[in-house]
Amino acid sequence: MKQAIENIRNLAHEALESSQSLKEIDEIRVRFLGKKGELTNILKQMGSLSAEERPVIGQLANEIRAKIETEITSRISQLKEQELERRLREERLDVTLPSTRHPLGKQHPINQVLDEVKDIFLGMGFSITEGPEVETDYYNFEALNLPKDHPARDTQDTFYISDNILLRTQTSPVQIRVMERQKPPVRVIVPGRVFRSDAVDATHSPIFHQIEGLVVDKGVTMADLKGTLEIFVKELYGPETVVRFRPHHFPFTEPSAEMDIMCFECQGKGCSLCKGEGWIEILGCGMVHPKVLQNVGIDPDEYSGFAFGMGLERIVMRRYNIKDLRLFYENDVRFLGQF
Ligand code: 2NL
Repeated sequence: MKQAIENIRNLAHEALESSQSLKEIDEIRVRFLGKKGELTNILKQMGSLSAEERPVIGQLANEIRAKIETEITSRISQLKEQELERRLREERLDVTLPSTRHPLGKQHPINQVLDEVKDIFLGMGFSITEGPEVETDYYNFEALNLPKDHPARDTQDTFYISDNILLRTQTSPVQIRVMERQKPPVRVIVPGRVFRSDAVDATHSPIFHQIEGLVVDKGVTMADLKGTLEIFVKELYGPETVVRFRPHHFPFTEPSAEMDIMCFECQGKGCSLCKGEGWIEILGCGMVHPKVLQNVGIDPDEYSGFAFGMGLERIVMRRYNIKDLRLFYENDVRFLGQF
């Protein structure tokens, strides 16, 4: 019996030596140490032994069991180590190889400037609102003091969808909607796409972007308008920026003005950027026309307001001296990558 136990140990040893997988090792464990395994079978025959032999054989069997178990454990870790080494060898990466480059995209210059403008007005307590691009005649024209026969309503410029439905020509209809649903104080800017039936050339596009602003409260004056817009351009173009206001006319404001900044290229002397003017036009503005306030149910004797509007493309073009508007819409990365 002693011989049989020693035999099992040798067989188990050889089997483990030549085993190549965890599955194989498990089979070996079951074959030798399992409930119906060879060692267990031998121990079942212990009853036939003498009282002196029994503890000796019992101890030997336990030792052999422990040895086989140890050998199983070490063979498992050996196999695992071999497997790890194989993977390290076969899956080796050369981390010094230069990688494929994935150049980062950039925000469109129109959106970069839009974000700057938004930040400046948010800092002055304005909120930002957007609204529909398809509008009714009433919101785009009538409510803004542009009656049906007004020359500024020239059908040549407006995309009509039907008699009464059109693509907005400015973002002002959104401010009308804001005033209809919110009583003063109102302090909003409204960025968005606007549409004019223009032929495409270096300075015209049928789709472009505007930002308009509106403030309505008790006691709002032209001084508030000038102060707010002067702070705005000084934040956008730098603290040394010089501004001037020229009288102008818009149907929805009275009085109306256009704001220029002194040319940052030539300091007012006149150059190619400002076309010899010395000044660059930035935006249109004015005190909200009393009729417009009346149209949204705000009493012009109690409240007053100012409004302004600017074209985003033109601001970006002046800032970077871009000569052709079409570049903004062609999405040529050689152009877009420069900003
Ligand atoms: C320009 C001039 C302007 C407004 C827009 C406005 C809106 C309401 C009431 C009164 Cl609801 N005015 N907007 C006022 C003055 C000028 O835009 O040259 N835009 C590109």
